[in-house]
Amino acid sequence: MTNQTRNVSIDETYKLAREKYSEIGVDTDRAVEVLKTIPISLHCWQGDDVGGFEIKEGDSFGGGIEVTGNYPGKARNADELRADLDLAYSLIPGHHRLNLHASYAETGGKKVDRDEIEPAHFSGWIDWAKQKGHGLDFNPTCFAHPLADDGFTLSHSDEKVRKFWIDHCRITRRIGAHFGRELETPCVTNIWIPDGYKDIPADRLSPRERLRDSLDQILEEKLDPAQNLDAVESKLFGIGSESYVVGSHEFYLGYAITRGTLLCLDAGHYHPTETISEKISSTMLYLDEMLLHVSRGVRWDSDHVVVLNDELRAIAEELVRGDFLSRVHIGLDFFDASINRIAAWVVGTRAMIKALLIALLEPTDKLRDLENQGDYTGRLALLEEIKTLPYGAVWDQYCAAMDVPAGLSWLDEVRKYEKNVLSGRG
Ligand code: RNT
Ligand code: ZN
Repeated sequence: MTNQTRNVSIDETYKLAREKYSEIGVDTDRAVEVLKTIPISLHCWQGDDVGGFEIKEGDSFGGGIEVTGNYPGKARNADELRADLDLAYSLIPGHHRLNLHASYAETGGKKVDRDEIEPAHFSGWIDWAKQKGHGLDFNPTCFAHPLADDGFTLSHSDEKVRKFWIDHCRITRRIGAHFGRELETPCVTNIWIPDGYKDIPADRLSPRERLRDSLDQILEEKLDPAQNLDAVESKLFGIGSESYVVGSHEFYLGYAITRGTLLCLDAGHYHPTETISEKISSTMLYLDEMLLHVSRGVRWDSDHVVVLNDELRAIAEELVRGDFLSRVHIGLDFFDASINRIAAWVVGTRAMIKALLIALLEPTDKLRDLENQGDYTGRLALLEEIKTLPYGAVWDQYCAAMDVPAGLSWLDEVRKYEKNVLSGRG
């Protein structure tokens, strides 16, 4: 089929879908207009298995996160990573952001430790982001470093080690504010630390007191929220911290509420039957803004590529139903090294956007009316009915309008790039 006939059929299918949705009082054009305005922050670390580009001695990885797979062609430097990202963005409808880790500094072949990084080490990223129109988000890297090898950073009992990580996080916030200033969009700087014990601790309190003190020191310097927003991310367990994690959900929920930071909810950081979709409406009652790390745990915090499953749809529904889109920053957090890494970004990000579209196409007022009338039979019946409405036609139309492939042809682009570029990376 030629491009033109393909577009005609997308158009026509869309018109039918629009009619179908209007029968239940949903305006598809409006849904798409809203969708266009929602940025997703793509995580740089899917592109190189959370490796980063620091010059370092030894091979500290650590941090209790685990990347599995050895698919060929991963980015070996920042230029390659940016080129890979360019391809991913070109296959994803809308305007999106990039979430960087401090370990992706470009230090020109010199070893620069984490407490010495400067905005200048990120000028390659800033120039690229400016040119491509991406906002930047940021993270201190409190893992994969000799001073994190024993499993403690901001809650360390050794004051010298703790100070090192405090300094790193302080610098990171300043670099975040620099991104925000340069790109004229606030940078969300998110702190996640791996700290915890493999086995049953005798003192759960002291590390938490130290973590609270470290965070207070880090946040002491007031930064303009138009440039930098601080977020804190909890976790349930990690490899090597199965029995106790200092930065638990309760710890950071209390911290975020009392200090006015954002709370980051990572979809893989709770008990397997607990969902972050269920937490959004409660936490948003007490927080101004929030960060999401949309991920997919399979049996554990495995960070599988996000797909369009029930939880992803539920997350998007909560954001739309609660009118939270302007207060919630959507970031992705997964890493799969067993498949083409660019395809991983594209699949995961397109799934997130599809979930948002489906949520925007929901007849929420109708569902609420039924609920308020106590008609739970009608609510259930309508919820089931809308599951098969033709959102695929609206999605295709959105992709075509944003000038990205509507169907699976995006994969042809990735395969071409794999053959021409990735295969040469050895
Ligand atoms: C780890 C956290 C954290 C990391 C990134 C790389 O469990 O989810 O967000 O995945 O900082
Ligand atoms: Zn995360």
